[in-house]
Amino acid sequence: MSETRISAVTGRRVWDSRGRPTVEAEVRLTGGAIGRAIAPAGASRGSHEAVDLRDGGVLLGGLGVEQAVHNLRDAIGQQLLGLDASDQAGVDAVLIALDGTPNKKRLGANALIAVSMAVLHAAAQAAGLLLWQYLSGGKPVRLPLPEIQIFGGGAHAGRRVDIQDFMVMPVGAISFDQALVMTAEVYRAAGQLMAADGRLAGVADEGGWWPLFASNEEALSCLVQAIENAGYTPGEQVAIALDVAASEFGSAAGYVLGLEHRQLDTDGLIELLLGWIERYPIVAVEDPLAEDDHDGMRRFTAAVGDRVQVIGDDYLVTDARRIAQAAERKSCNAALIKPNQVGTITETQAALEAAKAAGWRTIVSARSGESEDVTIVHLATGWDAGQLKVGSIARTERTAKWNEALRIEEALGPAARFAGRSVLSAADRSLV
Ligand code: 2PG
Ligand code: MG
Repeated sequence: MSETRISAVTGRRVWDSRGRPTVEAEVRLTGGAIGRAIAPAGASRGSHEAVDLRDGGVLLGGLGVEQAVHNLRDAIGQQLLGLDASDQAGVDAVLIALDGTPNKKRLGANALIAVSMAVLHAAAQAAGLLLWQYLSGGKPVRLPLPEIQIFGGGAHAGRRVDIQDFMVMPVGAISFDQALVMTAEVYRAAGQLMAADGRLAGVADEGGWWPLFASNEEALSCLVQAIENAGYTPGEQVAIALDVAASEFGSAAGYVLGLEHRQLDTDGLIELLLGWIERYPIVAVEDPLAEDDHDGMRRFTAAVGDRVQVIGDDYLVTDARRIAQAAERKSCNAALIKPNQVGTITETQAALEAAKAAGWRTIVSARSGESEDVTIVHLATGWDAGQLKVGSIARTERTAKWNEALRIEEALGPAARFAGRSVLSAADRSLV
């Protein structure tokens, strides 16, 4: 036990995949174990997310993290000294109390999630276990079914198209390794289609192709074509998932599709999405309506039933209380789980458990601003979340995560189980 006492905490400014500053925390334990973690950052953020503390002013466009790093080195560091890193809930309770605000605005959720994750890494190392093993507590786990972006859009591509993520789910794969091969083939085929039309213009923030399309639906038909060109049957082997991120282009008062120069009310947007679900092999839709459009979310979820997973991201902000409320309202049937939306590992796990308790499916997710940090892959596997969303299969901050999952699958050897298509069925129950 004395081996796992926190003996030093430090923080530093590092850089994310958009060339913006972010926070890294490092925690050392009495037995010599070290844990390190980097906070990610979102661009399309829910208004109820915990606060990503930035310095403001002119330097670095106001995005500096000097204050957050100072908080780590000073107030947070002092408070954590001597605590037992193997008691994650105890450490996180101290962090939450020290901040003392409902949305982590005093110390910053970026500082808090970095140190909370660093403590977790240090504890796993002290236990002599890989992080996913440590988190699983010996229970059986599955490699998650990935959601992988092929075209980026919305806030991640200068709003070139309104829909934010056009993704694939390789539901026909029997292993994580095969899932990535299938995705890479679709990604390549999509790039070739764009090049053939003179529309290849590099990639968006999460590595998906830049969306030079005339309408949102054109991206969908191009994606189906890419799946076919890669040699797969759309829907059967490779299905489609969307993140509409509707809060970015509207609210319950109305939605504006900038690309198509038209305005829709809640009914209009629901009708548009239901039409796409009829015509394309879509198995998941994230944030179909805006974060304040409870009634729209409820009606959309009722309309699609169990055929499609309706995922709350901005709508739920990884908040166990919001998840329980949404479960009561039946306004979603799946939860996106992003640690920095809430600020500590313990609260992240509580959100995941609230979603599982509601019988929902769960997807651990990266942010659009990422780094080499691979913690979320271990969370998705160790907690048996079933699904993982990381962005595309290009750009190193994305492939760092996919490659880590490959290592985990290899380490599990014949015992490795891939969540696969079954995880999308409402009847699926996690193994834990
Ligand atoms: C999302 C995420 C990741 P951001 O909306 O799901 O794609 O984007 O990190 O910008 O919120
Ligand atoms: Mg989202």
